[in-house]
Amino acid sequence: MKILMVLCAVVAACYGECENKDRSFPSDFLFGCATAAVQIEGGWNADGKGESIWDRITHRYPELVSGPVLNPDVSCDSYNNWKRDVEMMREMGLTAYRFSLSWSRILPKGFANEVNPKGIEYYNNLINEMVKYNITPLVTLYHWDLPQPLQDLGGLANPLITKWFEDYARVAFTNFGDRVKHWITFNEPREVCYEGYGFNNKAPLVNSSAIGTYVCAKNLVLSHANAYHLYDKEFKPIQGGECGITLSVQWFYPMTDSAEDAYAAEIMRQAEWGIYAHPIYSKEGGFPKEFAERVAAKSKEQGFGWSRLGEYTEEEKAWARGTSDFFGINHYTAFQISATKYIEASPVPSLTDDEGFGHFRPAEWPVAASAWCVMAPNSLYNAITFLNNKYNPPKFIITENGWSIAIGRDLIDDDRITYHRAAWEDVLDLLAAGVNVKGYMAWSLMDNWEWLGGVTERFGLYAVDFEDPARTRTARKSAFVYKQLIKDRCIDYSYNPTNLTMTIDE
Ligand code: GBH
Repeated sequence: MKILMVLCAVVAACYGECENKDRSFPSDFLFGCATAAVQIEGGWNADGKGESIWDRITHRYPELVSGPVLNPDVSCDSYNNWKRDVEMMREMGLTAYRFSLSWSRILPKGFANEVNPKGIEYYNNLINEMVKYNITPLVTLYHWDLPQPLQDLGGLANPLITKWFEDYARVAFTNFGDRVKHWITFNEPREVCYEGYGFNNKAPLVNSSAIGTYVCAKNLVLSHANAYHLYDKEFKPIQGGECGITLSVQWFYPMTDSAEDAYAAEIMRQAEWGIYAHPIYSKEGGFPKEFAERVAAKSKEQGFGWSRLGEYTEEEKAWARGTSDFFGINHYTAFQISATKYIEASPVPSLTDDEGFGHFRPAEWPVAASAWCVMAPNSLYNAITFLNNKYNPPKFIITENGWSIAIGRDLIDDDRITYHRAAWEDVLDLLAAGVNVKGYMAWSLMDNWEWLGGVTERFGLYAVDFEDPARTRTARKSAFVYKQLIKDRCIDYSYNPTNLTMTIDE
């Protein structure tokens, strides 16, 4: 034992031992990191790329973004640094990596009649490099960067988006599907529809909460369903992969054990992610019942001749039902929900008024650099257990989970390590309970351009120097801790690296 400890002190690649080896991840579990095109690629107009809604809003309204980096023109410059990105994956020993395709890099005007060969080449290079090192690609088709010409026609508020998206999906499946076996149609419908169409903190800044959110919700789900059916019918039989969707699932605890608080928490779940999950994963399909009744009643009171939520026809219900081979879940945080307390005034009509309940976070829950990102006890376990009981999907993939630190912090990110280790404990608890969780993607591989937060909120296991034209990446302590987890497949609390020199273990 003593010899081992001495050896460990001199050999960087030597790790401690997990106290409880029974608590370990299965050998086929996918350990990865996640990123998104806008947030890392840069090259916003390189080699024929078209304009996306994020290029448009940041160039037009730079004042909306927190400084010092006001737009994603360069981001981490992964358009040029993709080899280094794969090298980082190899350093940590990742077995998977989730990234997104830029629709306007592939189809500069959004439509499939004009394909940009340089865009195809970029993703081919990246995918080939990953495959060379046995890193499984998980590819998101849409992580928030709609081509601007499609937005000019209404974007996700135009029902024709279902066709436009299907055409785009076909181009992606055709070009990359021989090597990509895990497709995610949309990242976080709630953020697309509420934050982008119902509010003004994501492109395209439509800010129509009471109507836009819901119009987008159904169009998005039907677009997803079109891409799923296309894959299922024409590509899956040949390529043999799977296609699903990723929802943002924050957890909502009832504040007390009263029936009113239980109802309030359930309404929040339905409003925040049930309107996307229910049509896809439930047996009956369509919008979740209690929330649909609530919006219908309020709409009537408010003088609308129809429910602002809208509804699915029987045909649409059947088309959307069962269209996901896995449940992709992005999870960061939780709230306590109260039927009577902490209720904030909301405009009438609005999504928040339709929800109508109070939310709260106890002071003892630690807060990240992003004010919304709060660490709540066992929230990942609770969220997935609930979804598993309610929808019983074939499998879960955790497609994002992470913690931000402030700009200027150094490489020692112990708070992030604490957060991730707690999440991994939750995953082990889920596995022990027999829940089929297949993978975990940490957000994020590296610091990146955090939407309107610019580069002020740093989620990276690797730090990125945004002042350096080369956008140099440096492993943080958390990258070493992730590497230990992947190597040993169990959590080792005694592992506390001090030498942060990262190398590739062959
Ligand atoms: C993920 O969304 C995104 O998929 C990813 O692109 C992003 O980088 C990552 O989070 C980290 O932020 O109204 O200002 O309080 C996570 C979902 C993000 C939803 C923050 C709520 C609140 C922003 N959440 N958002 S704010």
